[in-house]
Amino acid sequence: MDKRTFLKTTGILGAGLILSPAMACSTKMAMTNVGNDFQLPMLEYSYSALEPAIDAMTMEIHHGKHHQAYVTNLNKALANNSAYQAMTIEQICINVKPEDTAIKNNGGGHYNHSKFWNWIKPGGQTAPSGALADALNSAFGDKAGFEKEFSEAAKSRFGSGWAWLCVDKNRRLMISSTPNQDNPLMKNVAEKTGTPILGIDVWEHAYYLHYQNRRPDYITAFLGIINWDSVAADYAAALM
Ligand code: MN3
Repeated sequence: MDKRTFLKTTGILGAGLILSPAMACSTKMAMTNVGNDFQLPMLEYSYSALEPAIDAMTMEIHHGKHHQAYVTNLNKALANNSAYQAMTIEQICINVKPEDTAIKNNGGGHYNHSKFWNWIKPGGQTAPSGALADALNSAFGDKAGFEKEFSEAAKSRFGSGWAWLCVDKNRRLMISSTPNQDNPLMKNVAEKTGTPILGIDVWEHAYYLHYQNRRPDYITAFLGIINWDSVAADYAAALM
């Protein structure tokens, strides 16, 4: 019996006995499939909370329809592919084979969006601090240098995809971009691999209702709502 089936059949009592606090936290964030199928994570803010940077209707459709569809289709794909059934969403991304297209597209879609909602916050951006601020300065000169390179990666991604700030295998910060719902965790797929600590969705569904063809304006607005506390937490976790 694999972990997934075990947890499904033992139910809440069994799950309560074996869930560590860290796993319970992951379950709340719905990043893992512990206990059941993957689920759409709840946002920690309302759909209108990011206005004017991101409008409420874009958020509602992006989270409630697009992200939900990745979750639904990931669960369907997993039902037909036992190789990935016991894995967390991170493990699925790391190990996915390029030919397992439905797992790659929908697993990437679920991971990328689950992270994305936590990398932005209402009320304007926080400031990078501590070890993350030092690493940004070391890699890009200063925060403006980071913003320039990150924006360029987001602007120049042709068609649909993402731009990323990652920790690479040498524990250094690097910027990359991926097409579709690929991400830098995907060692069998991505050109440049690493652990994402910030990413921007540049699919048109992320901005078109408000910005139409003005992707650069959306990128600028995104930079103004970055949750650097969340990025710093992911940076620390990536170095562990
Ligand atoms: Mn999206």
